[in-house]
Amino acid sequence: MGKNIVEKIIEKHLVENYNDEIGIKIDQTLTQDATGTMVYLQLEAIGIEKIKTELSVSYVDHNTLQDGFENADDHNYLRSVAKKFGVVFSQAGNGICHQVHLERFAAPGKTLLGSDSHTPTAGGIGMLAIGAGGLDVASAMAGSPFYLKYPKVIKIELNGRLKPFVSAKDIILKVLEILTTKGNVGYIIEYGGEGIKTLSVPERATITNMGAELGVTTSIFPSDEVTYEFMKAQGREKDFVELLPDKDAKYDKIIKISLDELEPMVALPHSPDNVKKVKEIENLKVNQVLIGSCTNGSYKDMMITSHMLKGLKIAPWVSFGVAPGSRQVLEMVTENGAIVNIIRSGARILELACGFCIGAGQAPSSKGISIRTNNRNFKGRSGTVDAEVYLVSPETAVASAVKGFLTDPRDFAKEYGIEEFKFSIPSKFWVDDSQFLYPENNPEENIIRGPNIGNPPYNEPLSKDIKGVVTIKVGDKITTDHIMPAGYRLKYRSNIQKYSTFVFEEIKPDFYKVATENKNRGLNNIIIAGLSYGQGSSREHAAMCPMYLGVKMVIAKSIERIHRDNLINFGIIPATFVNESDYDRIEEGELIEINDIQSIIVSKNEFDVFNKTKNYYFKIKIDLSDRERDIIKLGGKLNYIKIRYNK
Ligand code: MIC
Ligand code: SF4
Repeated sequence: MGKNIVEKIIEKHLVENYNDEIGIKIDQTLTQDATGTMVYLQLEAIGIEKIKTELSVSYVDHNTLQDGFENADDHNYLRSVAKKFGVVFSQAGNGICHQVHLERFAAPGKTLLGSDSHTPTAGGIGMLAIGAGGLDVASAMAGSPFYLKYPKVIKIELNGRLKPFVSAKDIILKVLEILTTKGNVGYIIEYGGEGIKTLSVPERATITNMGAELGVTTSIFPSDEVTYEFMKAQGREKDFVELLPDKDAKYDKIIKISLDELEPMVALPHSPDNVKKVKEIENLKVNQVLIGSCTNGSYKDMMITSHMLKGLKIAPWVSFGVAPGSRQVLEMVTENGAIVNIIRSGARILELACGFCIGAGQAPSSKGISIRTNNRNFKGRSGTVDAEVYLVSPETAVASAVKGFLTDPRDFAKEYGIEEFKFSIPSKFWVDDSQFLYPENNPEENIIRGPNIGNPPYNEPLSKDIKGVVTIKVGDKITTDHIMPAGYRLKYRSNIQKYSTFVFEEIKPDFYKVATENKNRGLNNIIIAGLSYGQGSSREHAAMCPMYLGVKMVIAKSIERIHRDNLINFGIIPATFVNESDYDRIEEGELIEINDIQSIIVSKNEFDVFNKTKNYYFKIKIDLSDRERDIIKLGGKLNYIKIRYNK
């Protein structure tokens, strides 16, 4: 029987096939500063000498603001610890991890595990690239396989060709409209169809990047002549392999999209799947426009931005920022002069980093309308709680910056007589790898630990019974940004004691106080949630910090993949309601009991929970592999690996 490309890569990397879980070998890993410090601290705690992967890269791109000593402490730690473990270190200013990895390291047919949910960006080159919690990435670096359920594969067939001023971003926004951010756990998307030939690797990467918002495990394109062209231009044709699905490959679902029929799309506040056509909400006055991020910071994105801005000025009430995704991109648009149109339009040129996307700077005005090319528009993520963020393509962003109103770029082009932009990949990208420190040219001999560098928190093995209290009850689609805010709190990522004081800061400001009091009274904290709990980022802090505050269990209607894995890694039981109506019955502050959880955890899938306050039982289920049950019993993956590794 024919195979799709997901099956082909898995087959080559399969090291364990146990019950319904598979373990795959990880060839490459990537980390970024905001999740990376914990990854390396945990790697130190595991106690290995050198990494076992083919290549691991540590990027500094998320927090480069350095408002205080904390970020700089993190950067020094990361640079010095990279040398110890044999990791390549990418200096701050090199660019956003996903953009840079695609340019310099990603390779078709290989596997990549990254401590960032947008790691699937590398799927644009035909790599099986998965986002995971930091501890899973640390384990992969220590040589452990990555475990997942055998994925189901959705094929998205792209036919035809995009019309002028409609772009790759509009394709993925269309996919989000179709599949939404819920209900896609356990799937991988494989793109195919004639239309993919018309999309360059950076455009394909825009699409796989934002697959993260669907909640799928990853997204991938075949590796074909378009891939070869990109890799050759990066001087990396030796890493090219062709990777195509067999003619009779099978898929669990097939979705067809006609590129010719697509129009410019926009995701409205506050969810990436709240998608409409730009035409449907035109005339919305905008305060801020930002182009960049790992979704739309490529050379192609900067070239179209420059092309459309030529000779034009932005509206006087708009704050317009442009952040190229990497040093390579910035160098090339500087060398060929394209940046001049951007500067002359009135744009503010921003740092080559995540910056505005994670709320590290560029917070909009109060109630501000911000038009952005990044991938997430969760409430408050921009740094302004009552701001409204709309996600669009660079084409729509430029048109809106100039007009000062959300504008369909096709109408804009007509009005200003802008010709169609015909993009082709340059025959040679500018390559300068001098800002990567390889172990050979990394001068640091000792690990540098400033005061911001703490220790990973320790967790006790699972207690005999759970005696808990519902510390918080939240609704549907709670993101990791709600659980563990980033933005100006990012700098405490390496200091768990301090960072934990901000858990659920926006929705329940006294969570830290209440949880700590419960913990001191010997009670476990329990979180009750609706659908898709833990959407978004891979940040393990959204499990690690609650664990530190004594959270032992989450009972939700459903939990998203990376967050579920992170909960397990930190010894928190991820449970779901058997009857969703029980969600309505339970209230904050109620007492919950489960007797003999220690034996339940290793033997049962479904069991009763006693609501002591209201005196009734309700059923919950845990869908866990044997390995995951052992991890929870031992109080988390760090304890588990230490035992395994020291054997
Ligand atoms: C994000 O886009 O939310 C982040 C910041 O890149 C996160 C990682 C983090 O929280 O550090 C992600 O996507 O995993
Ligand atoms: Fe950085 Fe934003 Fe991409 Fe996350 S989504 S990696 S914060 S640019």
